[in-house]
Amino acid sequence: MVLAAIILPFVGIFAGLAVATSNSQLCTRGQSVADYVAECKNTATPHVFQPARLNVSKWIWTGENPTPRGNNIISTRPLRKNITTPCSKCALCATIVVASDDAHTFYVNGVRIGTGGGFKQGQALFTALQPRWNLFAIAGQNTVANSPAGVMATILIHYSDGTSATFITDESWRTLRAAPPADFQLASVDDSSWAFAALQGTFQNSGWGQPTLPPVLPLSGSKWIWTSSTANVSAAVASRAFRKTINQCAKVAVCATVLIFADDHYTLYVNGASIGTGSFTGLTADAYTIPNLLPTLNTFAVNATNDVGSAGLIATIFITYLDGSSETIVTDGSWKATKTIPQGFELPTFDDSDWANANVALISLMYWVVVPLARK
Ligand SMILES: *[C@@H]1O[C@H](CO)[C@@H](O)[C@H](O)[C@H]1NC(C)=O
Ligand SMILES: *[C@@H]1O[C@H](CO)[C@@H](O)[C@H](O)[C@H]1NC(C)=O
Ligand SMILES: *[C@@H]1O[C@H](CO)[C@@H](O)[C@H](O)[C@H]1NC(C)=O
Ligand SMILES: *[C@@H]1O[C@H](CO)[C@@H](O)[C@H](O)[C@H]1NC(C)=O
Ligand SMILES: [Ca+2]
Ligand SMILES: [Ca+2]
Repeated sequence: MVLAAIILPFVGIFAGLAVATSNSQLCTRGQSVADYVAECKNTATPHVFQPARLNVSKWIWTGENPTPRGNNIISTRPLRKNITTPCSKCALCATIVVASDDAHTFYVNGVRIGTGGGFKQGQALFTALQPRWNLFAIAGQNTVANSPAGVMATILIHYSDGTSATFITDESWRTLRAAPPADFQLASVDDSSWAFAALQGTFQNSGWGQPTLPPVLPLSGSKWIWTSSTANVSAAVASRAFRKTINQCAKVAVCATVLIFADDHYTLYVNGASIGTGSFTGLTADAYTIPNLLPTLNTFAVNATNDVGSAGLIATIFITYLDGSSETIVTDGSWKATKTIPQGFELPTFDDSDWANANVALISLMYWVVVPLARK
């Protein structure tokens, strides 16, 4: 009920799309979501992941204690900012990094997209956005009596023309020196009479130290896959193809973040387009932003090659949907795999129904997958 109210403005903009959800044809419609808004042609293309950097951001709180980073009572406080899109652009999705003393719950357009805490390392969040404006709301929590309190976030907004812009928590955010009112995260709540947030310190200069960037996505839930169960020990020196098709008609996919790594190298394709290649050499996984998912049917394909010894492919794919929800796809035994790579294997129309399921192998060398947010 609450969710429906929140996404209403967005659904309004996407009226044609909302009507079409009852039409099964939507499941195979070959357009990116932004194309449904006449003035929002999506020309954004997949690219190497760009981190949202906390080093440009500021710590904010309510100013109940006028001394920056002074002690505060145990409390939960609301912080809000409506970020409007420049006239010539349409917002697609955002990469967010947030740190807090001591904890936070982060909402975008009324939908809770993450909960976390701590000032030593940020939390990475991803969300689809509305084209014209987006309401970012944080419930900040100070959980220790007489201790400093603060929230720091950087929001990297991706536009449909392929550009992006960085926004931060600063003194333009609205707050209350009181517990968040009911449904404070909803656009229907008017914050125009709220106070402005008070600066508690900058990234470079505060008593908190400098929060580090987290991994882009976790790989801990993902399995190493290949075409044989002993690939973790040794495998043929050869290329193998893998596919994962995500097809659902209930929601509209907008953007994906992909984290991928292979022993020894890979080429990643999304909906038939070559996205990038990477190899074992760097000992770090590669990350990509896919800002042009199809609404309901998306095909991820990989050509992975073993040069010597063991072989494996591991990936995590985070998909953001128009309604504010998200989904994590991991490499596992549900991926399709083949030893001989047919022509056109990467295309969405390719029929992989006679491929076997991938084998899952245990690979103990997890140090391969050191994944700083800033790396390719
Ligand atoms: C933030 O960090 C990046 C990467 O280390 C650096 O290129 C950039 O200059 C830094 N910006 C500021 C304001 O310190
Ligand atoms: C955000 O700003 C836009 C543009 O001024 C406005 O149309 C919209 O109603 C605002 N939303 C909220 C929740 O304040
Ligand atoms: C798979 O990758 C290997 C190694 O890069 C390459 O030689 C081969 O042509 C690729 N196969 C296809 C079908 O793309
Ligand atoms: C390879 O995987 C098997 C089970 O799939 C496991 O028993 C074995 O310890 C693994 N070997 C290495 C070197 O990780
Ligand atoms: Ca605290
Ligand atoms: Ca190898």
